[in-house]
Amino acid sequence: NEDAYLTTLRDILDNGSDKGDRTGTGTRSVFGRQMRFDLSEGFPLLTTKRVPFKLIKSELLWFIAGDTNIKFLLENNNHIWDEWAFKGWVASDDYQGPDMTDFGRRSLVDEKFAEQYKVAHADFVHRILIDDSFATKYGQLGDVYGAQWRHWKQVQGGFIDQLAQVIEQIKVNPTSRRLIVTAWNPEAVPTQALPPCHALFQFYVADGKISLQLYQRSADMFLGVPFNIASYALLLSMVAAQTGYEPGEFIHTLGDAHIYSNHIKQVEEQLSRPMAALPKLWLNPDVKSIFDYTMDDIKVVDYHPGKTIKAPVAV
Ligand code: THF
Repeated sequence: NEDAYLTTLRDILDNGSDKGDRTGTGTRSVFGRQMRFDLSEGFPLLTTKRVPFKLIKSELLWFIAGDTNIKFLLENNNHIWDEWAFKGWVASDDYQGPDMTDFGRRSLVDEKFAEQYKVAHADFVHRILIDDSFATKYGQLGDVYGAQWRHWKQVQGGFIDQLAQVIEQIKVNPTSRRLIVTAWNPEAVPTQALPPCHALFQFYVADGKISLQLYQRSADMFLGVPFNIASYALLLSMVAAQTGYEPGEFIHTLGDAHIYSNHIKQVEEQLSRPMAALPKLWLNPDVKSIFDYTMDDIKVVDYHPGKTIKAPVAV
C-alpha cells in the first residue's frame, strides 16, 4: 500500500536518470513501474504527508460530470487546474495585463514578477467566478478527461459515453476483457493544453471483487501521483458500490515516473517520516448512480497524516 509509493520514490532517487522536460524544470526519471493498492487494507490516501482529499473529490466529481471548465473547481475552492486555463487567457488577444509568458518558471526566480502573477491570477479567478461569458470562453480546458470519459466525439458524428457504457458492461458482462475507458484521443491531443497523463484504465471482476488498473504515461510523483492514487481508488470504490462488488485492488502502472528537481528535498523529508494506518472511505449507500454523488456523499474517516509538504507545481 503506502510503502509501494514510498519504494517507488526511493527507486527513482537511487536509479533515475536526470532528464530534461517540457517545463524546463528538470527531473529524475525512470520508465515503467507498478504500484498495487489493496483497498481491503484501507483507503490509499497517503499518511506521510497531508493530501487534501476535498480537492481530489471535487476533481473526480468534475471528471464524472463530463465538465471541462474550471468554474466548477473554483466554486469548490479547487485551484489545481488554474494554471492551464490561465495559460490560455494570457496568450489571448483579450488579455491586456503585464506579459505572463512562462509564468510558472519566472514566478519561482523573480519576486517582483511573482507578485504580478499573483495579482493577474487572482483577477482571472475572480472573473471566472463572476462573469459567465468570460468563464465560458477562458475557463475551458479543451477536451480533457471529462470530455473523453463522457462524450467522446465519434468520427461519424455523435458521442460515446464511455463511463456509462463501462458500468453497464460491468453489470451485464462482468467477465469481459474489454472493460476499458480511454482518455487518450490522438485526434484531440494537438488541441489540448495538457494531453491526458492518466491515459487509459481497465476494470477486472473476479471472486466477487472488482479491480482497476490505470496506465499513466507521465507521473509527477510528488504532487500529482498522491492525487491520482486516491482519485482512482475513489473511482473504483464508487463503481464497486454501483455494481455490487467489493473493491479489490487499484493497480497503478507508470510510464515516465519522475521527481522534479525542485521536489527532491521534499521527497527526502517525506521518506524520513513514519507511515500511519490508512484511513477508511465512506460512501453514502443511498446514492443509486455514479452520476449522483455530491461532495457530502463521500468522506474519509480516521485520517491522521503527517504535516503538509509544500512544493511548486511545474507548468
Ligand atoms: N501538472 C503537473 N506538473 N503535475 C501534475 O501532477 C499535474 N496534474 C494535473 C494537471 N497538471 C499537472 C493537476 N493535478 C497539485 C496536485 C494535483 C494537480 C496539480 C497540482 C498540487 O499542487 N497539490 C498540492 C496542494 C495544492 C493546494 O492545496 O491547492 C499538494 O501539496 O498536494 C496531474 O493530474
